[in-house]
Amino acid sequence: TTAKALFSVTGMTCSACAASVEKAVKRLPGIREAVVDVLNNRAQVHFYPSFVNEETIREAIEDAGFEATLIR
Ligand code: 9UX
Repeated sequence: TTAKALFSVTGMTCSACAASVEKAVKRLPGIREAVVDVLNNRAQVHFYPSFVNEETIREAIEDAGFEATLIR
């Protein structure tokens, strides 16, 4: 079963930023899909909760150099 998490991501100013956020998230185990919307500062992630959780995903985005907040 998959879960979804929506994050607000600030600091993304171009599509290359969005690509690096996407890449950082997809590098984690248990990620099914990651879609980053640079215009709206959002990242939507579909993941397998037995392998990864919202906080780990959030930290991966932060480690890539962006501020991330879980919206839902
Ligand atoms: Mo988005 Mo950057 O450009 O050096 S990847 S601002």
